[in-house]
Amino acid sequence: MKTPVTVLGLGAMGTALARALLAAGHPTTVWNRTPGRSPELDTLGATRAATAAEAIAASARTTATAGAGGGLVVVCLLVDDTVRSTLDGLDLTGHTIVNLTNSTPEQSRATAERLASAGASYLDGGIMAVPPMIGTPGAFIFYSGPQEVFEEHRTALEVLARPAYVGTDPGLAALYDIALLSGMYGLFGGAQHALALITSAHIPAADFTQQFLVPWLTAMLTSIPNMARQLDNGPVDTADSNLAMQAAAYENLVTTAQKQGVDPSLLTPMGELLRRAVATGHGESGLSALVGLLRAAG
Ligand code: FVH
Repeated sequence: MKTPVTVLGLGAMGTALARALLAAGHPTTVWNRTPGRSPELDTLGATRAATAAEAIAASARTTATAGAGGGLVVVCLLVDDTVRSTLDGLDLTGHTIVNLTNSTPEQSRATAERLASAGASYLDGGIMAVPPMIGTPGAFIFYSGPQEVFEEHRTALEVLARPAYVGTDPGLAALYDIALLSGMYGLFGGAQHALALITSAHIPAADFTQQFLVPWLTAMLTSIPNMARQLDNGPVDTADSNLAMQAAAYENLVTTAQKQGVDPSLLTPMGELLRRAVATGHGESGLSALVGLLRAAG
């Protein structure tokens, strides 16, 4: 028999997780603060619990009947505070809590400590997928926490997405997650600014995006591994596109935004960083030098 799983939180993501577990044949108990959310799960065979406590207890009972390991509880709520208010005071003894709620590394470590005091095993997770991707090959989820707990539940977790275990420190999954989300928002911010410029001149967005924006960004992405190699192995002597040149050209980006009536606020921080790089003697370096400046500022 497949491991019984409890899912707490039936938002867009929790519902997708519960669906994937049900499709893979895991007995699945679900709970959501607002009752009756995602009624399709009932037809798919989910057991609906009236309270979070009942949902967790259900998973333990089914597990005992099945003779498998401790109850597996997947938590996918809005923010860390909601995880705390949902789990605090519940009997979690012997359960494994897998928390896939977005959090900071500090929040994840604090949750791990609280749940250890409550007698639970804890894995923190960071989902790198949107809900329709869950259970498909493109999705992956970072996990951190005790490796033996991850290995014990690996098979059930593989149903959700490719698991990427990143270490015992419970804060690591959140750090990887936030790093990728930060990269994504940088990319989206750049694309949104480009589209604001183009549409400010009444040029159709879709055609521009398909013909130019996506091919350009895709080509630029190929320079990132080189940047990473320079961070790991030290900078190469010369940069094809040095920072002094980029800082000078960057002024035109801000001026053009202003002239087109587009808010330059997504652009200005990068301009400041480029100027700081030149002012502190990195004018001949490549873009990887900016990573050092960001870290020094922290
Ligand atoms: N959806 C996505 O694209 C991203 C993909 C990557 C991972 N994120 C994170 O996943 C967490 C859940 O996201 P979600 O998409 O399921 O979010 P919602 O659809 O807004 O559902 C929120 C659920 O949280 C429940 N909730 C909110 N406040 C409370 C509370 N005080 N106590 C208990 N539960 C609470 C809410 O319940 P209800 O409003 O229906 O009663 C939903 O179940 C999130 O961390 C993303 O960053 C998703």
